[in-house]
Amino acid sequence: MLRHPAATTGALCYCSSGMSPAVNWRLALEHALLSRALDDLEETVLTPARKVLYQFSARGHEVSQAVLAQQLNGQRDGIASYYRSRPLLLSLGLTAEQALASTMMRSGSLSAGRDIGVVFNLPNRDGPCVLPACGGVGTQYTPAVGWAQAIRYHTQVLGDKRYGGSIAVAHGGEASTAANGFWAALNIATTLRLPLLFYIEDNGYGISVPSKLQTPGGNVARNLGGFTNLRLYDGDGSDPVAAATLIAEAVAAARSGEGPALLRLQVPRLSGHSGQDTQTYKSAQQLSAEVARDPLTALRMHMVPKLLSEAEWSAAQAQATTTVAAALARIEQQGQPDARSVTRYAFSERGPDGKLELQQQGGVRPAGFEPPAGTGDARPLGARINMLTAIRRTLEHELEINPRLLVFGEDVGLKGGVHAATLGLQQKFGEARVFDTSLSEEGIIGRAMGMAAAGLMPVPEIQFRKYAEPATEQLNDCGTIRWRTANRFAAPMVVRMPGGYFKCGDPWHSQSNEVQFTHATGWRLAMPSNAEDAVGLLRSALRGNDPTIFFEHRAMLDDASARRPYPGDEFAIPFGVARRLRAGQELTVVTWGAMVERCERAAAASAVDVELLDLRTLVPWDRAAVLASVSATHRCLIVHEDNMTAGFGAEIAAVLAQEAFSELDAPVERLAMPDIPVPHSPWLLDAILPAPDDIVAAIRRLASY
Ligand SMILES: Cc1ncc(C[n+]2csc(CCOP(=O)(O)OP(=O)(O)O)c2C)c(N)n1
Repeated sequence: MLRHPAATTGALCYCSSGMSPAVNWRLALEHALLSRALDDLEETVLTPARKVLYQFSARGHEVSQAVLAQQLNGQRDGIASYYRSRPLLLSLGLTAEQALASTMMRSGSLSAGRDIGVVFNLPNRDGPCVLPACGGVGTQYTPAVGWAQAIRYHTQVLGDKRYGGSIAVAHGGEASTAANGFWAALNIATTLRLPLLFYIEDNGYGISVPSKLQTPGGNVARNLGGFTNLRLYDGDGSDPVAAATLIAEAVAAARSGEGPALLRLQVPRLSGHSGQDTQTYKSAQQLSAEVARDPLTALRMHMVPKLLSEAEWSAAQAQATTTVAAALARIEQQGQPDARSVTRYAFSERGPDGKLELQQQGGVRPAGFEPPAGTGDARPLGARINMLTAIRRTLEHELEINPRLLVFGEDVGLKGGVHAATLGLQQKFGEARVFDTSLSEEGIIGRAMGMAAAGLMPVPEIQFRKYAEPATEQLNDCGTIRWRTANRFAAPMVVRMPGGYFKCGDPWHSQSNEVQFTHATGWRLAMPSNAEDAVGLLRSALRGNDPTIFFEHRAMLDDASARRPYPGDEFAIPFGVARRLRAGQELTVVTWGAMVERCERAAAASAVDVELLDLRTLVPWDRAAVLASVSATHRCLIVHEDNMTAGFGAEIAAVLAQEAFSELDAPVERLAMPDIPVPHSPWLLDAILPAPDDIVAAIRRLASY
C-alpha cells in the first residue's frame, strides 16, 4: 500500500495510517452482490438474447465502489462517473429496475432509451449527485473540476452552508488518465487546490491495451509523485479492508480543504471490456490470476464467519439474484421508449401551458433563481457605443442582478480580456466571480459544464474562435446533455467567442466557421452585427435556459457601423427573429455578422430593390422570415464569411430549394469565402472576402436572371 500525504514534495511514503474506517460491510456486500447479479443476468441471459445490446460488466470493480459510496456523505458531493461506475451508482440509489430499464432500453430508462444503459446520471439537489456520464473516455474530469469550484463558490460567495465540506469525485479507469481531460483537470484542481478526488480504478487494461502503454511503468500514481498540491494514495483494490482504509484517507484528504487527492486502486477486470470483447489478448494464466484476485472472494474471507455466517452469505447472494429477477420481471412488462418523443429535449421546451418544462438539475432555475424576463422595447440611452462596450455593459448588469453568474477565461481578469470585453469587471465583482483561467479550453468548457450542473450560470470566454478546438468534445457533450438525459439535466451557459477577420486575417485568429456550432446538437448560436443586437441577444442568452455560443465578430467590435445607443438594462431579443434592414421587392439578401454592413452598402449601391435580412441568430434561424421574403421577391442571395462548402448558406439554400422551389425565378446564389484558411496579408484577405462590389455584381446578376 502506498500513500503520499505530503502536499508539495515528490517523496513517496510506503505506509498507511492503519486507521480503520467505519464501513458498513453488510451494505457494501449487498450493493456489490446486486451489481454482480445484474452482470450475471446481462452476460448470460440478456446479451445472448439481444435484449441488452451493449453490455459493460463491472465484475471485479464492485466492492471498492460500494465502499467509496459510503464515504460520499457530503450534502453536495458531486460525482463524475463513467461506464464502469454502475456499482457506485447502485450504492448511491440507482435501483435494479432503473439499471435494467436502461440497459434494456425500455421506458423508465434514465435516458429514455437514448444512451447506452450504463451511461448514467442521478440528479440530486439534496445529496450526492451524479453528473451525466459520457461515452468519451476522459471527459468526466473537467466537469468534476467545475463542480469542485462551484462547491467553493457556493460556500464562500453565496454562503450556502450545504456545500460546506462537500467534494467532487471523478471516477475513471487507468487508461483515462492518458486522456487530455485528465491532465486538464489535474492541472486546474491542483493549481486552485480544489476539493476533488481523482478515483482511478486500474484494471490493467484499456480494452486490450495494458497500463504500461498508458503511463511509463504502468502506475500513474507513482508518476505523479512530484505534483504540487496533490495527495496520492495507491493500493490493492482487491483487498477490501486495505482499499477501505485508502478510500477513507483519500476522501478525507479531498475534504480537508487543502486541495485534491488521487487514489489509484488496482482491481481485476473479470470480464471482457464489453460484451463483445473475448479477451483473446490475455493468457489463460492471466485470466485465472485475475479470478484469484476477485475482491468478492476477499470480502467473503473478511466477513465470513467474523461478521456473517455461511448461511447469511448465501442468503445475501440469493437475495441479490431474487431482487434482480423481480426487477427483470417488471421491466419485461415495460414498453419501448416513446419513439414519437425522441426528437424532444434537444433544447429547453415549453409545455402546452407555456411554462418551461424545467430540467431537474443544471442551470440557475432549478436552483431557485428566476432571471427577469426582459423586454423587447429598446430604450436607447445616451450616445452611440461600440459593440465591445455594449457587451461589457451587458455583462456588468447581469453580474449585478444574478449572483450565480461567473465570467472567466484566459486573460479576462485583471487585464480585462485580450479584446477588453471584461475590462474592469474583476475589479468591480472580485476574483471569485470574474477570473483568469489556465490555458486549457477543455478545462474552461468542461469546468463550465460542472458549474452549470451545480446551479451556476457560467460565462466562459474562448479567446479566439479557433481556440475552441481543444474544447470540441466538451462543447459537443455539453450541448447534448439535455437530450441524452431526457431533460433530467441541462447545462445552460454562454460561451463568448470572438472570431472572424479584423484589419488583417490569419489562419488562427480570424476563423469564423460558425457552421460547426449549428451542427452541434443543443447549442444556440448568436452572431450579432451591431451593438444593440449584441446587448439584446447576449441578455437573452444570459437569462436563457440553454447553452449558447455568442459569437463576437472582431471586425465589428469597434466598427463605426456597428455602434448604437445602449438599449437599456432590460432589453432582450428573442432568438430566431431576423431583422429586416431594408424592405424590397426584387431580391432577398440573407446575411449575418460582419457581412451585414457590407450587404447594406451593396444593396444601397446596386440600384436593385433589395430586401435585406440580418439573421442575427443561426440556431434557431428565422426560416419563416426568409421563406416569406423569398416568396415575395422570388430571388435570393446568401452572403457569409464562412467557407463556401457546407457553410450555413448551404442549409438555407437547401431549405429554399425544398420549400420555395415553385416561388423561385432564379437559382439561389451564395457568396462566401473560398475553401481555404483565412490569409494574413490584407491584400490577400481583401481578395477573398465577399466585398461590396462582389455583392453588387451578384445582386445585379440575380436580379436580371
Ligand atoms: C475519447 C475516447 N477514445 C476511445 C474510446 C473507446 N474506448 C472506450 S473504453 C476504452 C478504454 C478505457 O479504459 P480505462 O479508462 O482503463 O477504463 P476501463 O474500461 O478499463 O474501466 C476505449 C479506448 C472512447 N470511448 N473515448
